[in-house]
Amino acid sequence: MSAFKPNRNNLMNQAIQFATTAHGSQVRKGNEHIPYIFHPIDVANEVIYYSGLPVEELEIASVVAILHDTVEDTIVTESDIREQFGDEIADGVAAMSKDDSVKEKDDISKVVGIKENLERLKVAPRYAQCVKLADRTSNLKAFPAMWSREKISSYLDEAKLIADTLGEASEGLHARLLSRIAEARMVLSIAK
Ligand SMILES: [Mn+2]
Repeated sequence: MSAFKPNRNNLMNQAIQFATTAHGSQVRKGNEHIPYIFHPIDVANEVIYYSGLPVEELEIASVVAILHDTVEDTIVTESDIREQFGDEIADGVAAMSKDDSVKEKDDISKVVGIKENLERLKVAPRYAQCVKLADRTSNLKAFPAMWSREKISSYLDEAKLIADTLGEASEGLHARLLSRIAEARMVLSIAK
């Protein structure tokens, strides 16, 4: 008998199609050769291979990972996600999105924004915390070409704060993030 079950990944298929359409022709900032959708796919891969979440939570987490930047970076709204994917996934995506009130502000408000985002994530379900850890690990794989050393350095400090605050959600993702931070700091210290 074939083990092929066409409905097994329905939710995932739906999420990938939804996010691919939503991100459209977006590319990664400062890495214009990378279509945006590869970032959420990378985040989902981090979650799938390293989170250690139980299967039921893993499916939610990987779908949240695929959708995690749609509300923040595209015209998609939280209620669009709620309508199509239900409350659990919409709440996860909402926990990953910065408040409108702290978007597009100066650096000081951005730091406050991150602290607020982390306060929210601290009380969010474990699957959402895992997606945040994986998101930052993914973002540390290639820095935007125009970023200065100072910018990269403060982004790494922020990554350490995320690791310290949410690390308990997943030993595997915590370790992934810490090793990316260490590697990036080493590259930064030798590339003058
Ligand atoms: Mn992201």
